[in-house]
Amino acid sequence: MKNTHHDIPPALAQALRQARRVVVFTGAGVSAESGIATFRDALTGLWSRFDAQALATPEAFAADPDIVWGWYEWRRAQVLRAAPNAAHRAIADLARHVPELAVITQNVDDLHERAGSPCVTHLHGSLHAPRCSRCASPQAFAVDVPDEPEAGRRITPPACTACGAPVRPGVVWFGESLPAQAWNDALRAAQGCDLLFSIGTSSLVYPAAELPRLALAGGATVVQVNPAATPLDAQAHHNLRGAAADVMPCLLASAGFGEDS
Ligand code: BV8
Ligand code: ZN
Repeated sequence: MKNTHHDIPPALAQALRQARRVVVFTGAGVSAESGIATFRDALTGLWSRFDAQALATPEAFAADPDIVWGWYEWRRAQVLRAAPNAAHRAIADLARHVPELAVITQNVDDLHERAGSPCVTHLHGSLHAPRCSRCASPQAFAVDVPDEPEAGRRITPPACTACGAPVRPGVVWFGESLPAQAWNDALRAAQGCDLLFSIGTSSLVYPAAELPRLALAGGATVVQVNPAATPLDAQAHHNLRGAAADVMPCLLASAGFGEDS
């Protein structure tokens, strides 16, 4: 496993050692090395004729539930076959070394939980919590692990066991409000932390993209981990240019929080 060494600025290693309240804020990039396509390139293969932003909307589901449900079942199959990567494991490890750690994710996969993070705040819901599109009652999947639907296959969503309406994915679509509890918890964590890591997100989607700026306003040190530049670059105190699965283990090691400690 290549483990590109990353030079972690000593000031950052020191800040991590001294931090009391840490926030780890993640996007699709943290799951990239688990083989999960990031959101903006989630439409590989046959999906490429669709725009993710257009598919992840209530309007798309109302217009063509089979194509939307098929897309989410394809993504769920990917997640169920994926394993957490070194970034998820380092983030889970971090909880053992800092007094308070809040893991806040925009992702709808459960890889943080499967890596051992005890408490994860999902701002945009979860692939694993289908609910009725009309009465919102929680529903079960017809099949636990969908056979790998080839990208682009239409799948008719199951009918709600209570009212018969189509079951929808348990995610937050564009134009939909974030779960109030999750958003309030995230606001409180961001405004009260001393150190926030923004990992693997293009920082384009609101209100989630506000969180690093709120942490800055609260006097926190903000660190970005991303192989590419994002709108957050200008405000972040540190921009660690690299893949999360490489950078995060180096980060913990730099603070003396390595695997064996
Ligand atoms: C709301 C769940 C209103 C579904 C998602 C104009 C201006 C400002 C805002 C708006 C606007 N028009 C509309 C809005 C609001 C809109 C919005 O922000 N639009 C954007 C596009 C402009 N927001 C909303 O609609 C939100 N709701 O505002 O409600 C409201 C208010 C009150 C009352 C009623 C209503 C809801 C937004 C949630 C949408 N759902 N996901 C699903 O997953 O299908 S968002 C979707 O994009 C993703 O799930 C993710 O959460 C989000 C951001 O994507 P990223 O996670 O950042 O992934 P991306 O692919 O973009 O980037 C990956 C990054 O990883 C890249 O930077 C890459 O360089 C990096 N990377 C790659 N490999 C690695 C890596 N990093 C590290 N390591 C690697 N190896
Ligand atoms: Zn129902």
